[in-house]
Amino acid sequence: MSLTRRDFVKICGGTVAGLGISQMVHPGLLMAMEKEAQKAPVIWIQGQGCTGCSVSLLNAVHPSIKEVLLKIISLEYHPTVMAAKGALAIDHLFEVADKYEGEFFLAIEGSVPKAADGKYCYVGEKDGQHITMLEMTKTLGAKCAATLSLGTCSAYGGIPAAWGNLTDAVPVTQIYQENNIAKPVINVPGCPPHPDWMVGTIAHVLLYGIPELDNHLRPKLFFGSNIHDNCPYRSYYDQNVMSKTFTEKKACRYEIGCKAPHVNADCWKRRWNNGVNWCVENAVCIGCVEPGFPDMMSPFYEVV
Ligand code: FSX
Ligand code: SF4
Ligand code: SF4
Repeated sequence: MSLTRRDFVKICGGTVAGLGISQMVHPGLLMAMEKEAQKAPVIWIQGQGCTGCSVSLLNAVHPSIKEVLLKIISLEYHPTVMAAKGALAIDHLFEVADKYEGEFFLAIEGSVPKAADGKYCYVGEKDGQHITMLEMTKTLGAKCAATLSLGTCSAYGGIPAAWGNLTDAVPVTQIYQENNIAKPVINVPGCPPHPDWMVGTIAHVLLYGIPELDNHLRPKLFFGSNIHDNCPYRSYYDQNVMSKTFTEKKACRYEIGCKAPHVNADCWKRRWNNGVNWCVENAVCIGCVEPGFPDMMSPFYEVV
């Protein structure tokens, strides 16, 4: 394992000095960190989502997804990228969960539907019986060291929990609360999350333990600043120079729907697509990292 402090700084795109690393480190996490030379086992499961979170992770640049998989974690199960399928894959998942009970990290993508006993979302079968996402979340949640809720669907309900919500989609934290599962949960929202947010959070957990979280359980490292307060178009907002189009370079996008005054994330400095651009440069911020997205942020292209 060659993950160093320098690697972490590279992932996070800045200095870690003064970032306030939590004193509360779960015993399972400590064990995992001590064993980091053997690579931490990660089980990744998917409920109600679009797989965009996984696709975003695959776009990781520094480090690349190859480095993440070969150097940082041991990805034991991932429905989209694993070669194994069927009984071979499911049996391995449960073997890992038992062998590394209290030590493995559970990455959950997508929300969890509770209606009809969870039957809206089957994630596999064992011994001829379907397994629901609800059941899988409870079983693995009880055994993991800590859970990473990746993406807004998993963290806060997201799109599947939007108005209507016939499946009773809920976030992972709600499933844990209702079933007395007292494992640490770190939310890494975004629809999808930036690859750096996911890789950086995993790296922080392995090197230093759980990062300092805000009151929505997001790492302050990535979600500690308000986009509007730091936006390159902020001087136009202050002068009330408003854009009528997405492409106007010298105006604020507030009146065409920018929700960033209510949004905390570091997109303004991290940017997306390996730094090529970001939402506000080409359109507006739709507030994808906030609880209540998308309903609270709709209509996307109007002031609400
Ligand atoms: Fe949700 Fe993941 Fe949005 Fe999609 O699966 S966070 S719908 S981008 O990608 O869960
Ligand atoms: Fe704020 Fe959005 Fe205007 Fe930037 S474009 S100043 S984030 S309202
Ligand atoms: Fe989400 Fe806004 Fe960041 Fe775009 S700028 S990724 S909509 S939080």
